[in-house]
Amino acid sequence: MDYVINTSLVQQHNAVLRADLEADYAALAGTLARRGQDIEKLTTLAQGFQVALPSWGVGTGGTRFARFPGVGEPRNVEEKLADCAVINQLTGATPLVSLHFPWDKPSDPKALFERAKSLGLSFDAVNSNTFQDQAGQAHTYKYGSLTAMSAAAREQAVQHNIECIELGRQLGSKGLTVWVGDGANFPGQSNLRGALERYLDSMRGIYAALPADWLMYIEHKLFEPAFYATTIADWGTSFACAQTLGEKAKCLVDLGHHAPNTNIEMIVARLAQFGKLGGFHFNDSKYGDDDLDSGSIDPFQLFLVFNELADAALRDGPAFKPAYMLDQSHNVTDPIESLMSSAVEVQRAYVQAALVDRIALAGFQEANDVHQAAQTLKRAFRTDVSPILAMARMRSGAAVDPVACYRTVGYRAQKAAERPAKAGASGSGIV
Ligand code: PSV
Ligand code: MN
Ligand code: MN
Repeated sequence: MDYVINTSLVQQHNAVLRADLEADYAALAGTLARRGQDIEKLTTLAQGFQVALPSWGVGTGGTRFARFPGVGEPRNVEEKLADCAVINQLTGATPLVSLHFPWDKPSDPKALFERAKSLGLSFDAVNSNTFQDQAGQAHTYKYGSLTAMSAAAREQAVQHNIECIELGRQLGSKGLTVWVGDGANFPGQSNLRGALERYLDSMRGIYAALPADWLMYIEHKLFEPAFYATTIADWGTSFACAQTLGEKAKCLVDLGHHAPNTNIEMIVARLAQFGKLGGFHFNDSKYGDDDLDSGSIDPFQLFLVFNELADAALRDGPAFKPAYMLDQSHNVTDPIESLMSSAVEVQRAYVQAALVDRIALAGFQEANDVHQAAQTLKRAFRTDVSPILAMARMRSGAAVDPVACYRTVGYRAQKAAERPAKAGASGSGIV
């Protein structure tokens, strides 16, 4: 395998931190043992955790006002893969990459597949893009894509999705994520029911092209770019569409795609209960689709989402395996550092949720002991599982402190020299 960062540098970094980590780990093992929990089981669990990286997240994002590119940004899909490989090498938690077409369209899919493999990466769900016009495109998406009044624009959008499936198939992907910005900016602009009928009609055409072992993820979003009515605005619409389309259609929950204060963990519980929870785009937000680093604003919400996932996994067994992916935009941080920290935060919530004493919790719920039920969750959430995560990384050959290691090896400075700036390198705008 081609390691992007010299493995001996990672080992040197770990050697320096090893003694402190072992002391912290032993202390936490003692605390957990008094609670009847085995730290080794939790460490194994952490080692098995994976969250996919968004190819578009390794470049600096932007807002609707400006983009301030960083140095050494990846200029093509191969360079994006190299950055993703660094994140995976140092966190040990991100061996999957989610591509976005046409931004990441490879000239030679087989070569890209081989390159990813040599870097220890494989491809998660592929994403279509009908929220932007592309150069040379015959029909505009200005007034919608899968829901457009123009039958030709709808057909073009359907064909693009089918092309994404074909590319994904060659890359070993097993899923297609469909997010459309379609909707209306003004009351009266569009017939609300008619738009959804056209959406379903278009989606049936895409669904029919899905290979047998693929899933289609329907991603809802409350608003933006449509500011009055978005066609797939909420989980209810997403759920109804997934039910209508069939078994292979599932709902994808992007944490940022809800009104502030929405109880997202309850949405997760509902979708899991009815077998339609397909996966996640993790990020954090304060106001809207802010795409901030996972766990940076409301880590308790992230924990509560994983608490529902742990409950669903217990009820449904191994058949329950939603896809985990990050979907973030990094405007003022180094994208590699943000993605590494975010992967660790999502992994942290996963391990904290595994700490919840579910038998005690069920007992408190049964007895209507509200205070102790709430405290049972808080106790797990307050537990600092950092030594477990660091130990999992060290045992997997990743870095005890991924960001510190990344800074020490000077990857960004090296790339700044190798990759002179090129406008629009991230492939992502305000979405
Ligand atoms: C839309 O806001 C979104 O969350 C969808 O997942 C897109 O594919 C992604 O952002 C692109 O930036
Ligand atoms: Mn998303
Ligand atoms: Mn989004």
